[in-house]
Amino acid sequence: MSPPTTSTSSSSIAGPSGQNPHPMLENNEEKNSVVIKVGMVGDSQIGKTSLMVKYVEGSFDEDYIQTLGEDPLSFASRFAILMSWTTGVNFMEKTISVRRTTITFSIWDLGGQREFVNMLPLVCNDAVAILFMFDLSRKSTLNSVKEWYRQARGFNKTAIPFLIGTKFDTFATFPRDEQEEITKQAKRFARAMHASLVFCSTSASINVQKIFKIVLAKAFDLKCVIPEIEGVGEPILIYVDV
Ligand SMILES: Nc1nc2c(ncn2[C@@H]2O[C@H](COP(=O)(O)OP(=O)(O)OP(=O)(O)O)[C@@H](O)[C@H]2O)c(=O)[nH]1
Ligand SMILES: [Mg+2]
Repeated sequence: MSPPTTSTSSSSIAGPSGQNPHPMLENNEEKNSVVIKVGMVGDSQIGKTSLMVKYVEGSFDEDYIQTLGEDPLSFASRFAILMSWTTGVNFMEKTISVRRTTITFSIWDLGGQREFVNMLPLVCNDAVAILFMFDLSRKSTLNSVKEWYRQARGFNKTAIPFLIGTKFDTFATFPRDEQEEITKQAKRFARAMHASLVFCSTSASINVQKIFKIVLAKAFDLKCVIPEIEGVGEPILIYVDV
């Protein structure tokens, strides 16, 4: 199958620059459809599940567990939450069309509590991209990325790495020097991991769609025209030449 060329719904991705470099992309020539598995790992309470639900369903609910009884969620969200309670693994899918190709993101999110770490292979194996996530408002969660990276790489050495800082809305209220320190450290980590770096906010809808557009562009080696953002205090987006 040739990679998707220009995008319709994902309008910031334009034109191929080569063949699919990732043999783990499942594709089906007859249907012209592709499945891209994306794993999400990182400490507890950093906003992994929120990001996944926001991307797939477009919603953000601060108290989604408490509000279960009020029927605000689809069956898929409820199923994801139940899976999470029992195994620590959430799974959701989102399908988009790029020209005549159907792309299904299969997103696997591992609960950050230590007891779930034995499920890490399920989330990492065959992933085309792994999002290593931390909470921009809790520096310790960035330090933990080292260990998440080491363990995840043990199961999957070829997945495209992303370093994702969450809760940019809270981070943006921090004093400038704190923002600067965390931004510098995140850039250092991203360079060491050869990872794209994205700061996002699920609650304020910042960079959520862009993460998955960049995943798609990198998976297919497509040119991506989303502008990079590098300044302290801004929602960082660094993904070219990483
Ligand atoms: N301010 C702010 N809070 C957020 C954001 N995203 C998530 N949260 C909050 O962070 C808390 C944890 O979110 P979850 O999505 O459950 O975090 P998680 O990483 O899946 O946590 P575990 O499943 O325990 O590993 C919740 O109270 C969310 O409402 C965000 O963008 N900004
Ligand atoms: Mg979760």
